[in-house]
Amino acid sequence: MSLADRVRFPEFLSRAMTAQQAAALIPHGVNVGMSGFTGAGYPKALPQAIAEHARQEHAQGRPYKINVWTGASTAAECDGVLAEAQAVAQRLPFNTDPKARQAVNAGEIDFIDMHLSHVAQHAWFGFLGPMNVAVIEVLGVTADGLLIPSTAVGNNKTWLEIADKVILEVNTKPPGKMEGMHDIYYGTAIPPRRMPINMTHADDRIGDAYLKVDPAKVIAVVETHKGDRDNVFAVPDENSNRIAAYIIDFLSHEMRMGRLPKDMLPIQSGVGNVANAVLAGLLTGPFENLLGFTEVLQDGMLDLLRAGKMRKASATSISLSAPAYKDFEDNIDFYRERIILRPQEISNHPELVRRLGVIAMNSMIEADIYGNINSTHLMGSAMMNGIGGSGDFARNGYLSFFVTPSVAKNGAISCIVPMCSHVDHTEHDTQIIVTEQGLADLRGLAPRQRARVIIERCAHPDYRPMLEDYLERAQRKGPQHTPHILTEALSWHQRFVDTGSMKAP
Ligand code: 0RQ
Repeated sequence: MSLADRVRFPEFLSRAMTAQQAAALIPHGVNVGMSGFTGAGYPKALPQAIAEHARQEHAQGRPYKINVWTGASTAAECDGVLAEAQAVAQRLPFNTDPKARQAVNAGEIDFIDMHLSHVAQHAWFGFLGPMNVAVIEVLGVTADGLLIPSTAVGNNKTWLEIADKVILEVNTKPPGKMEGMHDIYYGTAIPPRRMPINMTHADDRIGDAYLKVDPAKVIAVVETHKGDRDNVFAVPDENSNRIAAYIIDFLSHEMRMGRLPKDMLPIQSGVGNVANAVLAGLLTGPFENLLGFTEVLQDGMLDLLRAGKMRKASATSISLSAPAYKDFEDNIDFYRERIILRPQEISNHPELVRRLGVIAMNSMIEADIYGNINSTHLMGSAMMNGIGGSGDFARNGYLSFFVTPSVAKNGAISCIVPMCSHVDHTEHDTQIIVTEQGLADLRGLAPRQRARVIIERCAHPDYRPMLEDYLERAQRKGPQHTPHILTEALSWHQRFVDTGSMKAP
């Protein structure tokens, strides 16, 4: 497969060049919009060439840093190499690369942690400044100059629209037969001209299969032939399986009680091993004819589609392990009919999440006894990955689950704490918390009731008495709506920082 096979628009073929030549077109200090969402569809050649260019500039004593905006996380070949070359000044909205994370937490990269549904509109509103260059991975270009999107759509539509200049990275590795899988909605506008998004089912198609670009903006076309990051998933451990079982039990119960329709509501699942275990649980669970309305399509959802348990899945990115990706490639005709990839402003749109009644399931770092959730910060200060799409779904979902093992670091950390060291989702957005210890259904409960249920159902037995004691003493101070002992509320975190364990000495 050569570039000419994939780029059927002659004007673009004439702009083909090496990644090094293209990288030289990106000057110091500019805002660069890149493709990429959860390790899929990110540019593979340009970032490495930009990193090399940065090194050369630095060696000459010249400054070189760019601001990098993406859909979500990329991979070592993108965020990793750019961070290593100290080529990034500002990064948004989400990152999972360890080297970039280190640079963020060392204060070398200014990281802006944003709701993923906000990114495109904030760029459109002008809140983020101009976009000078977009570097977008595509699978090819039609004879009419339309772009065939890649394994992730992310913010590509917006980047292509607002960027002054565009560099296309044409990846000839993913199957060209993905053409037709995407649904790019061009009906978004900014207030006061916004119109309702005409989608009432998770599997509705409301847009075009292609991305558009003004040909005059395309300054370079670069070829790559490389797969996405291999997302390795551990076989679900006992904790993940228990969490999954509680959720499936709960959903069955809700259905019996008439609070969930018999044919279920669309499912959003966050990333990670627990999320995959829940999806694996659905594989053997009692629900049929499922729909996915999520941002990242992981192995577990592919399994559901293959087994016929899930009818269709809507997402913005396909982020798979190597074996699952092979299955996707080998059976592309089957999956193209069942997967719809949309821009993240649609896959995560609060209006749609609420209208469709999405069931949201997201992992967290810690919850406090009142149900506030920390998804992003370790010990209140160190950035992990970012809020991602968890807030888009948690606040607007029909049901919203937050899940975590009850302890981390071999029991040295309780994931249920008196007060969260950082809050991403407030108690108002948290309906159900699940750990391997149990499930706390917080719907319709006031703070003191919530605290009792969370401690009893979700805390690890090593920490349960400590939490009960904290709540008891906090309440004894006198009647309060949300009782706390402020001098103690964050003492568990401080104890971990000082001694390496949250456990009482
Ligand atoms: O660290 O690897 O060094 O041991 O945090 O923890 O249990 O492996 O969990 O991989 O599912 O990630 C919230 C980070 C969970 C993720 C988070 C330590 C723990 C381990 C990871 P080690 P696990 P997961 C869809 C939705 C926000 C974005 C989101 C996330 C590491 O799910 O980024 O939801 N979510 N997006 O040891 C200190 C604690 C800890 C702790 C765990 N309480 N204190 N460290 N760890 N709990 C996707 C997108 O939006 C794109």
